[in-house]
Amino acid sequence: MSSFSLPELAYSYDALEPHIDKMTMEIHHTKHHNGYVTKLNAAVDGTELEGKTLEELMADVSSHPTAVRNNGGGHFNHSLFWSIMKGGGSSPSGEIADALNSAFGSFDSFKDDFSNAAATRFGSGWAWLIVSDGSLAITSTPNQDNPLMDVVEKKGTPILGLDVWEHAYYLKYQNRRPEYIDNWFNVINWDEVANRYATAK
Ligand code: MN3
Repeated sequence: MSSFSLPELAYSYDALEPHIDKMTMEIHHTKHHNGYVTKLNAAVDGTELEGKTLEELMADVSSHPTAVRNNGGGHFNHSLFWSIMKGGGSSPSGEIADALNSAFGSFDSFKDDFSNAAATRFGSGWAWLIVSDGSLAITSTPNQDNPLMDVVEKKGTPILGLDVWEHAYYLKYQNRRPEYIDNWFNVINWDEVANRYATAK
């Protein structure tokens, strides 16, 4: 019995067109994410880690095999990523909009700072909006690390994440990561981010 399974998407592979293309979504979900799930199960099943939640594994990931860090992170990060996107996107409103304005001055200023974190992450990794000690902050991590892990500089609860591995954008955008980042803002599901914020703050 495998501990973890690949989550279904709440939308079709072409739902995020034209900003994120169907083929990228299909390969990203069925090959990349599925690969992290398969390798994570291989790393934990039959060991003392079997039955632990992802959050539990992340909290003391430095004491686990590297395969748990890479593939547990990969599974957590992609599960979050799919959930915070939807076709047509949305705009932040209510409490999360107020919190963004309060932390960053304005939504445009938040977008600039987040985009800069995503664009300047060297090589493969992620940009994050986190709740840390009750406040919003922007961070980025290499590879499949995330702010729940005990190995990162700044810990927190991620409520929005952007995958800047080349596999997330290369088919459509090639080397133009900033263009991918800019277009991704059109498919953010701010209702889901608001829900995560309400739970984490
Ligand atoms: Mn990815």
